[in-house]
Amino acid sequence: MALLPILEFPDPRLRKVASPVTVFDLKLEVLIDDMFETMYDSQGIGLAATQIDVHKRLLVIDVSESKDSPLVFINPSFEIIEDELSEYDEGCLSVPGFYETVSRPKGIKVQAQDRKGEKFEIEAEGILATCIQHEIDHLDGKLFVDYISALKRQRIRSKLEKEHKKSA
Ligand code: GNR
Ligand code: NI
Repeated sequence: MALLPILEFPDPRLRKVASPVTVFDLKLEVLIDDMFETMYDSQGIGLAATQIDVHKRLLVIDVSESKDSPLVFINPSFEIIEDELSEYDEGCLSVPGFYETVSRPKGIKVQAQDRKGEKFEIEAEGILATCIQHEIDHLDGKLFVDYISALKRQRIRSKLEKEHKKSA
């Protein structure tokens, strides 16, 4: 297994739109396992392939307290089933150290494929629904900072750019 480096805002590669996964092979399984290892190591509850510079429609999630409920979503899509909004203080491994409140539809129905390519469907609400929407946004080149004010986003950008210069 391997830990993969995570791209950080404002890296332009986080803006790429990912392409569908078409081949379900051992290489994909290794990538999925490396993504879980990277997500758990970073104490994240989700990770999209875009964040590790792989522009394929693939994401992993584990919102459980005990970190024993891994979920894989390949080529995911969703529809809103409860359009009431729920607010969460969102963070992102690609925007380290910053948290902002984001409103998203409360209940969704998700269609996706599993690691073997089998189609499945689940209904989600609460933090799982929020996390799935946050991850699918990554696959479309979007970040939670796109939902906050331009002023706040610019402040976050400046601070992270400074951090990146220090460590470069
Ligand atoms: O670890 C994460 N926590 C989180 C908290 C609230 C809403 C979304 C998230 S996802 C984030 C991990 C991440 O950056 N996934 O892309
Ligand atoms: Ni994120």
